[in-house]
Amino acid sequence: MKTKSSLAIFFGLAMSLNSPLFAQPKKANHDESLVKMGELPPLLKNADGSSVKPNEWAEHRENLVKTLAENQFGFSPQESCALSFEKVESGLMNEGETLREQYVVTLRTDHAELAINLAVFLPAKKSKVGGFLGLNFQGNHAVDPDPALRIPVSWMRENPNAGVVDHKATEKGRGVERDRWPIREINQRGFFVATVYYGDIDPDFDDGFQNGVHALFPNHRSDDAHTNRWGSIGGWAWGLSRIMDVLIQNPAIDSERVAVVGHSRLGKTALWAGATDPRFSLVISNNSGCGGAAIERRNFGETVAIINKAFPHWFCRNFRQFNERETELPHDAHTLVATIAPRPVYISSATKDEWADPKGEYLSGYYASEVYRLLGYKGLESETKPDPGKSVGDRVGYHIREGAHDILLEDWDHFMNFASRHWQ
Ligand code: GTR
Repeated sequence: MKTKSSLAIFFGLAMSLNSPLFAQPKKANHDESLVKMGELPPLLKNADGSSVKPNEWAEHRENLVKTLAENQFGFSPQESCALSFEKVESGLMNEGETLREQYVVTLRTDHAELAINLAVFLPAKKSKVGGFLGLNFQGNHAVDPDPALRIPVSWMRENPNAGVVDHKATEKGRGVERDRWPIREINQRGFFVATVYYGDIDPDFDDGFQNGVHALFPNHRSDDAHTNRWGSIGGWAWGLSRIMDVLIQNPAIDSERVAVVGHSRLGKTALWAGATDPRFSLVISNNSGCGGAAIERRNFGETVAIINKAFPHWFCRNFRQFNERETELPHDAHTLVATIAPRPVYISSATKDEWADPKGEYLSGYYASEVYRLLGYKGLESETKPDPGKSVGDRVGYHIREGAHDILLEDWDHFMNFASRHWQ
């Protein structure tokens, strides 16, 4: 066999380094006057150019989910996985107002076994309640200072954006995320909260998918030859569905009223979990930004190129083709939001969270509302986002909170109002 000349190799390498897959991402734009969004891909067009009719939505939705899997999130494995769970602890907290239940959920394939810790907080004096399932960033023991909450044994980072695995969680982390998880207030309004540390499902670093849920399916690893397979966000979303398998068996929970909620990267995850698992009857994305609710074509704040460089393990490899080529994406964030239809979907932003592009987050809900209208509902009807603190919309809801990138009681109050309205 003839080998390539070194010149050909040099040019080949230079060409590929020049390609958008390897180029240094351009700096983020924060100037609204420079935004050129252009046209968004249509949400309601059939392949033959005709318009999707209401009775065709269910099938069309499936196709949109496939487009999103192929080009952004990757497909999850189809192989089966055994699931079992055990209640390992329960007790009262919040002066008897909250019933705490802790489970170990075990996933098993021929290749590996994975233990995931689930904490459920129920209003102690109510039964068959609806509520919220969301992943947490720092361990179940971080969501509340309650001493009974179990500390994760999977790895943890001091700073979730740092590249290194820092430590195993310790007592020091107890309650550090309590402001993000107002459990007592949520229970007082009659809802449950269920949470899992996201690192239990898949540790958040680029290790070639050796650990977490990826180890359960070694024949379904994302690599150069398999560019449409799941990344970590796909893994976290799939994990949320496995937790849903458990929650629907809990007699205290109304399985028809389980919302999936998430903040930031976990907001992207909540949207994808909602898109792929219709058992989530309501979906909430908080400050999810690029790769979540923010329209990619706006190129405002974080971009596809920036996110793929910083977090190469979050999406499927095909997503990298759209680095600095957002206009070539066959979908955009409004597609992701629309796949939740006809279920209620809520998007929230924060005024100081420019990185996540609040206007782009609003607009995905606004454009997705076209689908809700087709199905006989109202979504976000104004092209302009509301003033801070005000919640707007009907089946698609939105608010922007004054302040920084975070998820706080003020946000939860809006989520709970939205859920009450739709779950009546
Ligand atoms: C940032 C990332 C965002 C967002 C955030 C988070 O570094 O650029 O897309 O997901 O992390 O999850 O906290």
